Amino acid sequence: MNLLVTGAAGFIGSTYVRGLLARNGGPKVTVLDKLTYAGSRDNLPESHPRLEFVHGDICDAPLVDRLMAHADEVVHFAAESHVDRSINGAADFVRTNVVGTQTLLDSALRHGVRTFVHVSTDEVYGSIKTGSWPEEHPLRPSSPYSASKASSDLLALAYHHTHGMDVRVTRCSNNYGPHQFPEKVVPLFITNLLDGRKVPLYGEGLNVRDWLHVEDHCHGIELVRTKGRPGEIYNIGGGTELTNKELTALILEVCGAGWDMVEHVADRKGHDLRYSVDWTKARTELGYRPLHDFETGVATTAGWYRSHRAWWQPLKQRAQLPPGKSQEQPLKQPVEQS
Ligand code: NAD
Ligand code: TDX
Repeated sequence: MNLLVTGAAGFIGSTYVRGLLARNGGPKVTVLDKLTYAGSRDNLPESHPRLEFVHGDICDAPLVDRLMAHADEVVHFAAESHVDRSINGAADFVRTNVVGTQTLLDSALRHGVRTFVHVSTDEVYGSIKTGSWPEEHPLRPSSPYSASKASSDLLALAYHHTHGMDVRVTRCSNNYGPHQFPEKVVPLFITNLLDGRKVPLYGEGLNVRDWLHVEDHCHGIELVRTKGRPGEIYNIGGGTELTNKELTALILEVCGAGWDMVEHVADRKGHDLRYSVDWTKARTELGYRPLHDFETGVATTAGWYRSHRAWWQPLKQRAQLPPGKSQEQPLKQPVEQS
């Protein structure tokens, strides 16, 4: 079986592929990744008898077509994934997340690909004050990132509805774990503290996220690919909802730091208050449940960053340079606490 996996030099895709390669008798995997700032070839084995790495863009239709001709199934992770970057500029988000997904879907349709798993996000639903979204809840994305993900999510479902393609969509909550690019809150806070720097907490820190260990997410995706049904959406949750203040307290504790290391910075524009997916369907239909305990998961994640400075330090230095600047500049401006 040949599996085409897009975006697997990134955080979640690389965890998924490393898991497949560790399994005896797993599929042959072709990875297509553009190696943007977020992708790192080091996230995957340098060589493996069941791995082919192709450096390229999902918007490159001739390249996608050549690879799709040999693919039985597709798992599509590739995306621009950081909300703050989408606020600074949405063009790459529309190009990769919308046009790239359409390019893959068209090619998969032409080549009669058996199953196409599209990795979406809980952010497509928008923000919810109380309760949790079931899969049939209407989409109300609010950031340029989530709007581009909602577009690709709906396109994927449209290829099922219109062409009868076996498309399956996953919508998961906030992932954390090793190999996450140090711009997302968990690795950013851990690596700042490891460097003796303060952590920038947005606004009052009262926004709520549901935390999901990346290995649990990858297990959920594999269940959807192998046991899910065509045209279905599956929410994948982590079961640990925390305010950003609660999350910060835990990270401070595992890193041995105090609240003096927290800097209150201006809030994110249009900051969604809370995400919460109802993952009853994945539990009852596929037997999905998250296995990682959050406190232990954060402690082992901090341990991974402590022992992998050579992985994250160059990425972080590069990410903090505004285009065309050679000096490191602070990304967030501190504000007076109200
Ligand atoms: P990431 O930013 O770590 O990795 C994205 C990967 O896609 C990188 O390797 C990058 O090089 C590649 N890529 C970007 N543009 C490309 C293009 N045009 N062509 C080919 N490759 C390209 O992202 P992640 O956190 O691993 O997220 C993976 C997927 O999961 C995304 O679709 C994201 O929207 C979704 N998701 C992420 C989270 C989360 O908490 N991180 C939660 C829900 C859903
Ligand atoms: O410096 C920070 N300070 C801060 O308080 C950063 C980077 C974030 N935050 C807050 C904003 C959010 O409420 O922490 C929370 C989490 O922020 P991110 O790590 O940027 O994640 P989020 O915006 O919730 O989106 C993530 O989950 C859904 C992923 O980046 C998306 O790819 C995924 O779809």
